[in-house]
Amino acid sequence: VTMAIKTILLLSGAFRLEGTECRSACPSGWSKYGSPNLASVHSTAEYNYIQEMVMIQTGGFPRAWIGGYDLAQEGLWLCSDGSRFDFTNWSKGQPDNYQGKQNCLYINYGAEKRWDDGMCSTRFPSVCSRRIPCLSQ
Ligand SMILES: [Ca+2]
Repeated sequence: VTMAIKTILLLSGAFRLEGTECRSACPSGWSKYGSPNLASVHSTAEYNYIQEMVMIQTGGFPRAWIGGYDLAQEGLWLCSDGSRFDFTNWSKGQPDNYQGKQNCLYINYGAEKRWDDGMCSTRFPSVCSRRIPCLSQ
């Protein structure tokens, strides 16, 4: 899980996402170390790692925001940290953009604990990440 080791993950409190201003969902103190953001997920290994971190923090598998959205164009998903949206783990039938209002991405949906698009104004915990400069060489 080498990519995931480059980031510190933190499950912050329950936040609603304000548009693409995902950074506001991460602790303000983190900005001095670079740019914190909602975690992006690029592989099954990274997703498993994030789920494990969330489980350690909470003792379960609560729904939680990660860094993906399709606010600019419906169906065009982007990572809030600017990396490529090159991996998905949608639940069956998702993303469904229910009532035309679901433009943010959360994890641990359904029995299989996969991904769903949800209303950005919903309050879930946020999985934040930032790079660790010394270990990313
Ligand atoms: Ca949905």
